[in-house]
Amino acid sequence: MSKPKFYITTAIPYANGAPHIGHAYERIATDAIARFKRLDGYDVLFVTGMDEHGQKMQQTAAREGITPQQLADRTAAQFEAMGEELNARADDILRTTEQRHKDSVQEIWRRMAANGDIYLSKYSGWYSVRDEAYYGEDEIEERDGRRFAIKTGTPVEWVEEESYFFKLSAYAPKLLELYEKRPDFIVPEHYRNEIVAFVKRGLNDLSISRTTFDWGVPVPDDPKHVMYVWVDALTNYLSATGFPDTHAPRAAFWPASAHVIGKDITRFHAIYWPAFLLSAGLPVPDQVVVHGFLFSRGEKMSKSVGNVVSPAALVKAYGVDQTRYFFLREVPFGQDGNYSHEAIVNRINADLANDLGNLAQRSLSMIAKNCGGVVPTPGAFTDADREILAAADGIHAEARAAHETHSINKALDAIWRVVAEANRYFAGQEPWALKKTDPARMETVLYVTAEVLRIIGIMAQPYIPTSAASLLQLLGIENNARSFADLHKRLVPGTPLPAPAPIFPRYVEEEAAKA
Ligand code: ME8
Repeated sequence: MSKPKFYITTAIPYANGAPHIGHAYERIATDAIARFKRLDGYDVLFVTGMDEHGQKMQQTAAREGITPQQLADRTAAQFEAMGEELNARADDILRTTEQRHKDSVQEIWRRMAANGDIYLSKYSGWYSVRDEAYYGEDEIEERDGRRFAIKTGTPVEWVEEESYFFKLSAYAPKLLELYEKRPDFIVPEHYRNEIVAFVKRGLNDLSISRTTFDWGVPVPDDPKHVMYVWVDALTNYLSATGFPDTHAPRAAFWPASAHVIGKDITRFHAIYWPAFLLSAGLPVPDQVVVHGFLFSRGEKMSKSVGNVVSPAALVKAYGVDQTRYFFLREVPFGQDGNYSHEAIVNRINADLANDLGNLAQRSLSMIAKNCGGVVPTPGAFTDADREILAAADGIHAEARAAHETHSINKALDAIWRVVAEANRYFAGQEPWALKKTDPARMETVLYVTAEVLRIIGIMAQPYIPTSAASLLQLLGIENNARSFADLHKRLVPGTPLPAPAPIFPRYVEEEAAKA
């Protein structure tokens, strides 16, 4: 039987700035979900991309004396490097300046037009170039004779232009029906409630083209218009599957299973995007998964506050798995989170270096020294052995349930609860004392510990892939025996093991200061 398909995406970052921690967080979380599904037997397509059009790109490039394409190329390279640094490479990077995307977005436009949902009119309103959004009279404020968007504080200007419109207003009932029929279309629930309330108030038609700049995809049959950024940007998810070619190798991945996005772009994904798709006669995605914002010690990250930490700097300071672990464990998925040096160091030293790292190091060294460097041979299991093995065997179901709602932190809680139990087990059984009094029992305790570590190693792979692989390698587990389907296969006594080596270094302040 062929594997079930799972298509997951990140938002496509604006190409007018370098990657920041918010981008890194989104990529890590999406990568962890993709890896989990892959290990759980799905045929996964994981796509990210770059949002490369729009007036802001043109303006930034002009300021720097380069072309918008050069700016896009430079930023795309930075984001590609970020994916490598975070060990969160996607299967594809869809750039909106690529021909395959232009073809796709022009086709969706044609289909929306053929359905009678696009008309030409005039647009006027308060426009923020920085937000690439129009604001209503009640959404702006006046200060020192200038006007600003209240929500974002960015300057707005009065703009009047000929524009194509999408009949979004007509889609409110269909959207409400969608949210009703599929209660988990937008998760977590509080974001869904916001969207439902918003749509219930009624929707305005949407301006979807511009004539005031030309860095965009031309409107079919009227090239003095370029598409307004959101038609262009959102369609990337479809373009990556080869749309409109229904025979493209990835065509069967549409509709997407999950669009992972930050909370500031929920409206676009939960309202505009399904409306465009309904209009074009295409299936809507299964789910919009909304994550919160990350703040440095509670402050919004911004260049002016001076607390922008690049993802590369974090990885260099703490390590890649450490950075991944911190964000995934510390931030309840869907909520905002904070990060600080102290919080990161506490987390990684306590959970990784002490709890998991020490347990692995101590048990594997004992096996190397006292069991001839092979998987020990267990005798009959005691209740204590059975209990810890049962706890480890229970992780998969719990993590799977947590992943159903994308509660990644809960999946990690489940794993680390067993790490803590395994530490209590190991300390309570005192294998070092058994060495003299009951070597056979020592072998059983070491076997059970190693087996629990194997399960922990397999289950930890989505979150800390490199360290989990090191642990599994130390336990003699081949690459082809590391999926969730292999969880039930117990360690085979007598299997030769490599020499033990530490997996997680402790973060030591002095060393960091010297570096
Ligand atoms: O919004 N914490 O691009 P973008 C967590 N091009 N996530 C954050 C964040 C933070 N501090 N700041 C931003 C765009 N994000 C559009 C997307 S999709 C068709 C088009 C998230 O570079 C943000 O919510 O501003 C979004 O999901 C992603 O980073 C890219 O943001």
